[in-house]
Amino acid sequence: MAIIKARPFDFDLDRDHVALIIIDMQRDFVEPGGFGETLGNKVALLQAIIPATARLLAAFRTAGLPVIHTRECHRPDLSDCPPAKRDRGKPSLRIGDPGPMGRILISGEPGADIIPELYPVEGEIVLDKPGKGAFYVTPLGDILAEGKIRQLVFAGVTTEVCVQTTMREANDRGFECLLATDATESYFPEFKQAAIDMITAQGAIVGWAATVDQIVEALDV
Ligand code: TIU
Repeated sequence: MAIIKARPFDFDLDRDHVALIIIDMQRDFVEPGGFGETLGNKVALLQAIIPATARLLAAFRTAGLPVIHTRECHRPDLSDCPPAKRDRGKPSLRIGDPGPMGRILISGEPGADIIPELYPVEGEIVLDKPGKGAFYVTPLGDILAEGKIRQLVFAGVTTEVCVQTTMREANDRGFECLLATDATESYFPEFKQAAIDMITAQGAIVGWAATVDQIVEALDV
């Protein structure tokens, strides 16, 4: 066990049962012309977390610990995209429509892929998910059970949407969840702060929060 001085209290990192999960660091959310921008957001804000996220990823790789990447995207025939989801956003550019990085948020298109700076390497799990939460209609629960994972370190975007949704799903399934505060971002800085506060309030009601430096130090790589 390694102790991380996390919020709201120490997190006992268990190297034998921990995995890093990087949520949706896809071109569609981080680069201009993708899904994030079609929703009216300024994507530049999200690019600031790339170096810290890359450091966290490198530390997990060096430590030989499991890494999971998720991608929010849909099948080309949109059979897994509820109209209620597709109908929101810019009417001129919705999920499945052609954009500068291929069809918006569609599996296999350039925009749906992970950004090059954080690109998965062999042996890492890449999980496509149609929802905001990574457990919903995916094999994530089985993958974690098989790997005897009991703790999840979270990074990625956006803090209050896919990251927080997945943390809540994981918390309800009995995982201890730690959010890397400088490896996650929102299009709305005040929502990021509120999400961290909500997660850690009431004695870590959803989970813990710590910086990348604190987590990397505990990994001792
Ligand atoms: N719009 C927004 O903030 N987020 C998403 O739509 N998906 C994720 O958070 N990945």
